[in-house]
Amino acid sequence: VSATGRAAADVLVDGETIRAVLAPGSTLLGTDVAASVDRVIDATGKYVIPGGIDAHTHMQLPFGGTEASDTFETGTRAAAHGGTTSIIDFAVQTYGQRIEDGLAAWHEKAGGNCAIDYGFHQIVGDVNADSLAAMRRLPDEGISSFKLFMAYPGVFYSDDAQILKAMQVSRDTGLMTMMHAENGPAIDVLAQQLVDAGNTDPYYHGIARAWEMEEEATHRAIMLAKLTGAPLYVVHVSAKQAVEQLAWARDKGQNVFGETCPQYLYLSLEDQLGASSDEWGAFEGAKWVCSTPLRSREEGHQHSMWQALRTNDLQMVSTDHCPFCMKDQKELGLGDFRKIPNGIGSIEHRMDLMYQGVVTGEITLERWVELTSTTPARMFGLYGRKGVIQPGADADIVVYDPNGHTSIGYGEGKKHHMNMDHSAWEGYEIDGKVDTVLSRGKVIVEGDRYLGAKGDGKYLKRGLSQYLI
Ligand code: DUC
Ligand code: ZN
Ligand code: ZN
Repeated sequence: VSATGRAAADVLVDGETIRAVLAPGSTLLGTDVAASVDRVIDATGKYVIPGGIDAHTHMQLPFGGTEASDTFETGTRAAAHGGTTSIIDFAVQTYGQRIEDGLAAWHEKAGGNCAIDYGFHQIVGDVNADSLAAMRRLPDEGISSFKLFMAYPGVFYSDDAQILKAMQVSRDTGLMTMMHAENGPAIDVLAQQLVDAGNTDPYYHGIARAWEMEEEATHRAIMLAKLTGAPLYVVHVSAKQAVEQLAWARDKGQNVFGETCPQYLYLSLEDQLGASSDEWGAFEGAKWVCSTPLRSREEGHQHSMWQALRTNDLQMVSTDHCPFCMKDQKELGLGDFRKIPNGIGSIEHRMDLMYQGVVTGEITLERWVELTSTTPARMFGLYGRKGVIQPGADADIVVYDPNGHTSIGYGEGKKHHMNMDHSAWEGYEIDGKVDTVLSRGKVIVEGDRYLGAKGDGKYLKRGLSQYLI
């Protein structure tokens, strides 16, 4: 199955790459291909797809006085189990730090530790004369995109003047501007007022981060991109009004893109409000604290996200994988939702959760491949090598069994591979299962067995986006 169609075929892998895609039973230079290879993986009755590319992950991200609980080792191994064979993680430049030093620290964390191939976007947390100059050198490092935050004042935040200057670099260099579009200064006032009034439960995180704050910031980012001519990619879109902004800009011909994440397709603010457990009471809702936040199902945001994935107003699905345990991490926010580290762990489940959208008729099989692999490769300069099964491409291949079944969760008998003490996806049932995963020709997952090793994954130097105009 590719982004454009499906066919019965044999895929011939030679070393780390794909040699040929052949009609079943083909001969090559007179020899029977199937009879002359070292090994045959029988995928009869299953789907053979290019390995998933998760273009938005945060391994070991320092956040709110703690650090995302998946290391590059544990997070990429979990990704492999879930049929994802490449990630693009976010290297962080913190306030006062040089970009080069932030990037070097990320290479240090990831190098030699990954189960699958990995690349980096650059978070620019301090736009100044030095970092603006350093950004122009990012393409030499194999980095073709940077992320700015309109949220988190005092941490990652950029004001409009900084955004404008960074976008001018984006226009000049072809680096994709990725934007966390939420009005952070206004959100922080709302959050303070909620806490002052005694509304401290996790649910109020989503009330403070109102959809109006996402719509407004998305519009502002679009206008600054229009003015500067920068290509813009809005990350973790969750509000239907934000999608309307993207659709509006695209209809006017602007080079603007957006991703959503599985949590915004399936989970809701109502679910979070209703969450309660013996252990945590209403603080159970902390499992679903992420930014942008879960939105109201009643208001129709989830429906709007699926629709936008069909109409191509949104082009990709990434996870924003940013896991934290309840013990010692999420619980930092007991009594004050602002102190709950933001993030959900989903890297292992993205391919399954999106496949379930095929089962329920939300998207086609081809669109599943396009949203999770082919477009991420094109968007972020990996296409040809990744995102497609064709001669010369890396042999990153997933055999997916539509007759298999996956029970997602952390509880009894179904422990996921992410380094978390709970699952935000407990109880989700998928009518399909990852069967076999190859990363550059090596079988790293077979059934439930992991056959890979730490260090299998190599750093991906990326080219510019194929979506530049
Ligand atoms: N959102 C999250 O949920 N976690 C990390 C950073 C972000 O923007
Ligand atoms: Zn973000
Ligand atoms: Zn993120």
